[in-house]
Amino acid sequence: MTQRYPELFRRHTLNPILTAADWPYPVHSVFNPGAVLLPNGTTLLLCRVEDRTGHSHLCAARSANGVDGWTIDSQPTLLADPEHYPEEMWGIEDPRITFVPELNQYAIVYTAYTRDGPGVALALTEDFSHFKRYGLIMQPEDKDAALLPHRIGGHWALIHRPVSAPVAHMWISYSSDLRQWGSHKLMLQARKGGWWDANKIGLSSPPIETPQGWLVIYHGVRRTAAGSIYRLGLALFDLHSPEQCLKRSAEWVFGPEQSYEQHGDVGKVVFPCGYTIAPDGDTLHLYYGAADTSIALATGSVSAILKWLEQAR
Ligand code: BMA
Repeated sequence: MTQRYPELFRRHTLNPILTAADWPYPVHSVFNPGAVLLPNGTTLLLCRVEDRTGHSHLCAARSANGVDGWTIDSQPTLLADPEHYPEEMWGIEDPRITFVPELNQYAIVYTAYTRDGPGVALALTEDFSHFKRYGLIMQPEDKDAALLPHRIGGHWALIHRPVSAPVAHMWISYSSDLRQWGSHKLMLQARKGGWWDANKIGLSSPPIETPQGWLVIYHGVRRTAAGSIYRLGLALFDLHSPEQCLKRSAEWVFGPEQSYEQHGDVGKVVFPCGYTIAPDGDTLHLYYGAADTSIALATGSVSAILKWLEQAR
């Protein structure tokens, strides 16, 4: 019998589930969506949309089953506002959404494309049509950020990925008011040398809170002579001290294999920014950008992923 790698994330047969052709207004590409399951069971994707200026904005798409039948906002849902927030001068990208019960709001942490490169910005919303902007909360160069859903030891916690060239690791920082951030701690380091996740890693979707710890799906960037390859790995962090890594997979668990992941504006990229968990508490819908061109879906089981990670080398 041929031994194969386990399939922890199963691609949906309808992939890619959303493309620029589905949009109600002219756009060039749609990718890297944040995701949330609304209380009425609707899946909302907040998609990164790039137009022909080359700049991105965010647009909401809603579906009853999270797979098809999407209703897409007829206009951009959240546009860069460079007049009030000059740091958004070249657009906004890659939203990660966290529902925060204490605030009864969704926290959208996104990339603001500043004159000096990407920075981390925050907005809160109840309904994905009105937004309270906090502006830039981490200066450039920093991105791949998400807020944890509740305070840890009395403080809000933000995972993010500052760059100190040529390396980029994942960090976590703490705040009492969501504006001033400190107590910065290194959370997960890029590996070195020939590893699939050497030199540059970053958070993918927001962490998944499980009894065993925060389950983190992260991306590793392998630089090759033919360009970069973006793949996904897994790590588990302590619930009470999320900078403490309990387990990390040696192998990547998902990478660009299908033609819609291999070919596009930026080939060989799978880039999730969000997930939903079905009412069974276990079925994971992972939404990812494919080749910076379209949006795809892979499903998995949180318990199976945790079991695999526990036994992984
Ligand atoms: C990263 C981000 C993502 C993008 C990826 C591949 O640095 O900019 O938005 O999907 O590169 O181009």
